[in-house]
Amino acid sequence: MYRDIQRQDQNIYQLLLQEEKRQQDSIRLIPSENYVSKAVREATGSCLTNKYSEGYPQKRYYEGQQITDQIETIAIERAKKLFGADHACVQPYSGSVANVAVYTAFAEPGDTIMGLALPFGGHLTHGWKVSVTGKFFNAVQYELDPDSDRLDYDAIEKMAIQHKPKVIVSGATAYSRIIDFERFGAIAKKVGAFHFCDMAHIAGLIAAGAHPNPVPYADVVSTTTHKSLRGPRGAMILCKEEHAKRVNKAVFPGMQGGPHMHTITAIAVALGEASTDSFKQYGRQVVKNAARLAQKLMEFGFDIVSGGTDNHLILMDLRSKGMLGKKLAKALDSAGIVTNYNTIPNDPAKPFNPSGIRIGTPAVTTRGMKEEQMDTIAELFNEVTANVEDENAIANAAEKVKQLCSQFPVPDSFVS
Ligand code: DSN
Repeated sequence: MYRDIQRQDQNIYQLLLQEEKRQQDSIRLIPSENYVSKAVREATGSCLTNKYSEGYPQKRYYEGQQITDQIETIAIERAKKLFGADHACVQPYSGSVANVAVYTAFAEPGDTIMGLALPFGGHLTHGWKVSVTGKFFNAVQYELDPDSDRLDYDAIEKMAIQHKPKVIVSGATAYSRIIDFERFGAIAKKVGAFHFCDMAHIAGLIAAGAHPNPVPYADVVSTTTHKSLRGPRGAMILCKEEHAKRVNKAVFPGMQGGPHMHTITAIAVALGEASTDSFKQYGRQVVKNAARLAQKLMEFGFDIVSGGTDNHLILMDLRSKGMLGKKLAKALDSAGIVTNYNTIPNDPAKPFNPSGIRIGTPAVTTRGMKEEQMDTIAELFNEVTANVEDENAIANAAEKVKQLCSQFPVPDSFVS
């Protein structure tokens, strides 16, 4: 692979090689990242990048759609089947764009929307004030229960009754517990709101049957396609049939022009993969690995927000280690363990240098790592944390990281 780039553009070629190597030689624990298959990468780089297809299958504004219509229809049908949805729109360019499209489909500017506040694990597009979703809508934000660091459904219901939002958002980017989508659906119904679930982080777990599916309980569901779902960078919106037209219209022409057909092709391929038994095994192993990693980290004295995890993600509170997230994340990165620093609930520190670190197990699970390797990762984590200022200790940990990675090669790397 990359032969033509090598001939044509040495700068980019060298950087691609370095990035392939970085991904091979590091333990990638950012919970929203993964490794896609060669088939997904081939589809992403296919001739479909050359095609414009404004509109939807059988209703386009450009000719030459003999193939694109078939590909997009396959992606739609696979998405519907995998998640049990009436309708799927596979055109959103990204999760953020999908989410904004959902609000514009179900609310008017100035209407009240209600989602989990970003410092408590919500996404920017769940109504946080610096996002367009917090500026164009009247966003009210729920938080986690201060004692359990879990969603407090009674408090959410109370807030919904008080504010009567048009849209209630369930879903998160830094929440490690099972989300009760049925309860969210009931709350939305009670106050006459639409229930919008953003399942981006856990879509792969849902496809694998390792987390409850929001589709039966939500009017509309968005997801990115590249996190635990292990597809290309893109997004989809699923909804009940009665909302199909408004969702499609909100995406095109509401938010976007021409869909990225190469991405849609790769989404179709990824959804095919996600319906296999081996994907189900991967999804279940992601959860088992996260549980084991959390347990081992707690044995090393790390504080885990909410005391553990039910999904792919672990949020660590570093205050008991007397350290802020950025410092540890940078030391870990030097050792080849890639994480992201993150706010914790009621974080006393600033968001750019918060008290937490967020980790997850999708990428290491894709490499074939299991519980035994989670123990090793926890040990390495602990080693780096105890020696953040010690370059020799970090170099020593980096060697062990490389050794571990070499035993679990990236399944479909383009470079060996
Ligand atoms: N940036 C993503 C994440 O890392 O969770 C959310 O979109």
